[in-house]
Amino acid sequence: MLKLKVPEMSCGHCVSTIEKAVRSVDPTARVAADLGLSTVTVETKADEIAIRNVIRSAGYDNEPLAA
Ligand SMILES: [Cu+2]
Repeated sequence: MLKLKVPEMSCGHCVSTIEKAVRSVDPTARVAADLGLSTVTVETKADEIAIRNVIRSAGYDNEPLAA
């Protein structure tokens, strides 16, 4: 499981953009966003770097957090 800090995620639109980006790498990924904490938790078998890169490409800088 991958937990990311995504500071610029601010609304449901951001969340759906991030979910769509993650699912373009892993269609079976489970994505849970917490807008209050600006965190995204991703359950995936895909590579962490690939997930972080695709979220960044969608416009959201992100940093890994200890899960
Ligand atoms: Cu937004």
